[in-house]
Amino acid sequence: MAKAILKVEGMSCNHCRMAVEKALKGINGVENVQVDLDKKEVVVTGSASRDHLAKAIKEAGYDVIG
Ligand SMILES: [Cu+2]
Repeated sequence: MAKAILKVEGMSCNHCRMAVEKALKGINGVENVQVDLDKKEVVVTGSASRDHLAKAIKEAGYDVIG
């Protein structure tokens, strides 16, 4: 199973974490989402493409910086 780690700017609280998780879990092929607010990291496992993940995060209102 593929694993993608994305650096996301703008997540500051539990609400942000939930919003990003919800956006990503709605994508076909996403198995699991872990958000680390301290590291500003989102770890996604599954078969969805990185571009697709980044697009969903941006649409939820956060910036993908890497
Ligand atoms: Cu927040």
